[in-house]
Amino acid sequence: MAATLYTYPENWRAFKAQIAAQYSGARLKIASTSPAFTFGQSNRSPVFLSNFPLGKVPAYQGDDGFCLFESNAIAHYLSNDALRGSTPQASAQVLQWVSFADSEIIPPASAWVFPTLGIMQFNKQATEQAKEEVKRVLAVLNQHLNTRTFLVGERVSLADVTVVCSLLWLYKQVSLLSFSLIKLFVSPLSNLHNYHFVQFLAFNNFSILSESISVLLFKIVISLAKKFAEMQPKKETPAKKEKGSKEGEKKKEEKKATPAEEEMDECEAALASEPKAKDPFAHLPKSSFIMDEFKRKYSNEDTLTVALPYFWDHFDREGFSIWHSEYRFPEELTMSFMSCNLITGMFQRLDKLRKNAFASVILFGANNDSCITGIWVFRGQDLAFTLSDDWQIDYESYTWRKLDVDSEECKTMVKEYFAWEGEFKHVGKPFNQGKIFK
Ligand SMILES: N[C@@H](CCC(=O)N[C@@H](CS)C(=O)NCC(=O)O)C(=O)O
Repeated sequence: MAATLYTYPENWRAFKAQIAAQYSGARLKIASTSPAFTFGQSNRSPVFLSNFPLGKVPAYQGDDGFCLFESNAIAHYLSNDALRGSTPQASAQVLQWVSFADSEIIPPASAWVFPTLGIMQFNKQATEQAKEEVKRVLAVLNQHLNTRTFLVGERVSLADVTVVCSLLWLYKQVSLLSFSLIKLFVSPLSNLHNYHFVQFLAFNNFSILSESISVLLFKIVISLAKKFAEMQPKKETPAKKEKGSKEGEKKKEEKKATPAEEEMDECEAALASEPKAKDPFAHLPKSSFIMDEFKRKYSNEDTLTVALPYFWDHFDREGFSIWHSEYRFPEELTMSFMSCNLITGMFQRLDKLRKNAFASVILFGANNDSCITGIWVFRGQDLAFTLSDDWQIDYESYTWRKLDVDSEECKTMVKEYFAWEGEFKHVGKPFNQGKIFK
C-alpha cells in the first residue's frame, strides 16, 4: 500500500510519521513542495478541506482513499506492532510518552520559542516560567533515561520517535536564542543528550531527515557557541583603540593577531569565554611531546619515512598513552556511509581534544559486514573521555584497551594505523574496502 503525506518541508510533526514509516517499512510519498503541495494554498483548497476539515498538516491520504489528520494518529497508523508497543503495558507506556510530548514538552517549549519567532508577544515573566518548565520536564526525561536506553522497553518505539521529534524542534529553534541553553540542555542533561540525539537518531541515520541528527546537533552546538561568542563583550585590541583612517590596513594587521587566536574556531572561542573553564589536563606535568608538531609532520610529510620515526623519537611515555578502540556493536553497522557518519560525528564531538589527542580510526569491511577500530594517542595515562561530559557521548560504544607502548603489538598497530596499510592481523578481516579517519 502506498500513501501520501501532505506537509511542508522539515516539519517535525511530519517526521514522526516519516520515521515510523521508515521503521515499519510502510511506503510513503511526501508532498511538501509545489506543484504537489504548497503549504498555505493547497491546504486551503476545497478538495483538501473536504478530506481534512482543519486544513492542517501533516495530513495523510492512502491510495485507497483513507484519510487521517493529527500527526500522532498518522504515526501510529504507519507503525508496526513493535513501535506501538507489543504488550498492553508497553502500548500504554508508548501512549503515555506520546501524550507527555504533546502536553508537557510542546506547550512550554512553544511559550518559550514563539515570542522569538514573532508569533507571540514577548513577556519576560512568561518566558522565564516556560524555560523553567522545559527544564523541569527535560529533567524528568533525563532521570528516566538514567538507567534506560529507550523510553519503553528495550527497543525503539513510537515513544522515542515522538519525544525525539518534539525535542528536535525545540533544539532547532532555541539554538537561535542563547548559549545558556548549552548548559541547560547539553551538560546537566547528559543522559537525555546521549540518548536522543546521538544514540537514537544518529545511529539510525534516517534518510528522511535532510541531514543526520548528529550533524544537526553539532551545528546547533556551534551556532549556540557562536551566539555566545557574539554576546561576549569584544576585547579592545590596541589597534582598535587607535582606530584611524587606515581602516583596511588595520583590519589586516588585526587579523594576523596571534597564532592562537587565528586558529580559534567557534567552539574554542565559546570555550575560552566560558567563565573559568578548567583545563582538564592542567594537573599533568608539561610534556616534551607537542601534539601539534607531530600532527603537522603527519599531515605534510611521508608517514613511514618521516612522521612515524618522528613520533617514536619524540613520544613521551609518561605524558601520553596509546589505546586501541573497537566499536562494540558491529552488527549495527549496516550501510558504510552511516558508519562513516558515526565516526566523523565522534571526531566532531571530540574536536576540543584536538591538541591533546590523535586518532587514526578505520572502518573495515563493506556494507552489513564491517567493524570500526582505531589507535588513539591521549595526553595522560587515562582515557580522556571521563574528563568532560561533552566527550562521553561516543566513548561507551567502544571497548578501549591500553597498549604497552614498548610492545611489538603496539609498534605494529601504530605503524599500520598511521600508514593505513599492513596486515591488521588483530582485525581478522581482509583490509579491502577500509575507510580511514584521522
Ligand atoms: N495537532 C496537530 C497540529 C497540526 C498543526 O498545527 N499544523 C500546522 C502546521 S505545524 C498547520 O497545518 N497549520 C495550518 C493552519 O493552521 O492553517 C498535529 O500534530 O498534527
